Amino acid sequence: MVKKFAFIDKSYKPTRNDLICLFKVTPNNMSYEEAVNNVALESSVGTWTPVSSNQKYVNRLGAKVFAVSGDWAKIAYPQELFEEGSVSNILSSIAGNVFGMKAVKGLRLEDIKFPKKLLESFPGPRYGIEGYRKILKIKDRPLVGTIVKPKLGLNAKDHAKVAYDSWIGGCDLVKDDENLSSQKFNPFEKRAAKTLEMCDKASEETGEKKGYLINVTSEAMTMLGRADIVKELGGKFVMHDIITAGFASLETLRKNCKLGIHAHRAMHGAFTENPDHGLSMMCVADFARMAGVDSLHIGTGIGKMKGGKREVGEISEEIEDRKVVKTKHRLAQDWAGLKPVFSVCSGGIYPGHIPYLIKNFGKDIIIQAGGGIHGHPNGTEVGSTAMRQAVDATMDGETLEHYGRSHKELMSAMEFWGKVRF
Ligand code: CAP
Ligand code: MG
Repeated sequence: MVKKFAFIDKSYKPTRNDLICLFKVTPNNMSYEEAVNNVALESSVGTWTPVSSNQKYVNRLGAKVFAVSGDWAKIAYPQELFEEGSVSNILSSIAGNVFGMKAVKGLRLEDIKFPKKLLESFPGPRYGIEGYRKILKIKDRPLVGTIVKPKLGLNAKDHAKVAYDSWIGGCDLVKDDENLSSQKFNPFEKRAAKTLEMCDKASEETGEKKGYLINVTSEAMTMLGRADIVKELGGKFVMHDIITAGFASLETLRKNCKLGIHAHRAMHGAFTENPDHGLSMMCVADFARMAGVDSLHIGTGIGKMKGGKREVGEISEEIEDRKVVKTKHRLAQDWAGLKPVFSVCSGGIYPGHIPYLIKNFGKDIIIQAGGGIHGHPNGTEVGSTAMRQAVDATMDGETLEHYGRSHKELMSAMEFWGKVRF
């Protein structure tokens, strides 16, 4: 006789070879048990009816719902279910059909705990925090970055000039915006050549190492060609839109390109925002660390984008720490040998936000501002200087108000944006 809910086993104790998922399940016109059983079967070896083609040896690969608390369920998956080193393959099981099943009104995958062997089949970051600091020769302060604005429309020459002014003013990093790739108004090759030339010039003139995070996102072969161009021109970093391009594309880039990878998460909000449905940013961050990004946008808790302080803080720990402890909706994780990823705080940031960002997320962050630099009333170069001054003041334990009295760039930024509230 087939057990009624064969994928539920509350007496099961997960082993160190299991992948664990934390799901919030909202059943659709059925009992919680039936809904969660459906989730476990569809995301592992089952379908809506028993099949005559089943074999006994397949049964041991079935997922097991082993803990339920309120709407939340933990499901264990034996790691043999998954292809090693493939984010897409894991997602197609645990975050695949299940989100569209009639059995659930809502289904939220909040966090995943990976077993060591599966985790170590992924490369993780090539550089991570330490590697970026080494390339840029910056020991113990947050990195200051900007996004060239306007986000689209500038030609390659003007783009490079905005980048140059940003570096000269004090930025360490300049990046492309997520939707700039190789449009007719600013073709990739031309932009790469001109902007990297300006990057070298600014490095020489300031005596500081500068970096350009150029967006190579495209179909795989073109993307790799672009990464090669960057390398030939002496660039040290590329940027990738990990959600719109996809994790397989990211894995291709990590495998074939030895440059630092800056990961933009544009489009994540389409599936991370609803607390009752979709995939959390925590899960995205897990896969990004495994696939090997070196820096990742995680939010700010304060700027123009959604994402509260607690959530952003927890994601930052998740991608930086060796051992991540369990919280209410986060599972513990030992990251073994996978390097820490640099957290990127961006979106509506201006110098007045710096003390908050450093206080809450520490010095191992990349602080990025587009509008908050190029929108300065005295222009990009002064805007960059104001941002660097805000970082220096905060690292020296001084208030921006006090520091601003002897640093006019910062003072004018504070006066200009002082009343901004998001
Ligand atoms: C920031 C930004 C980033 C956002 C994305 C933008 O510009 O370039 O793409 O930070 O959000 O276009 O909005 P501003 P997140 O500094 O001008 O706001 O980092 O949360 O993924
Ligand atoms: Mg952007």
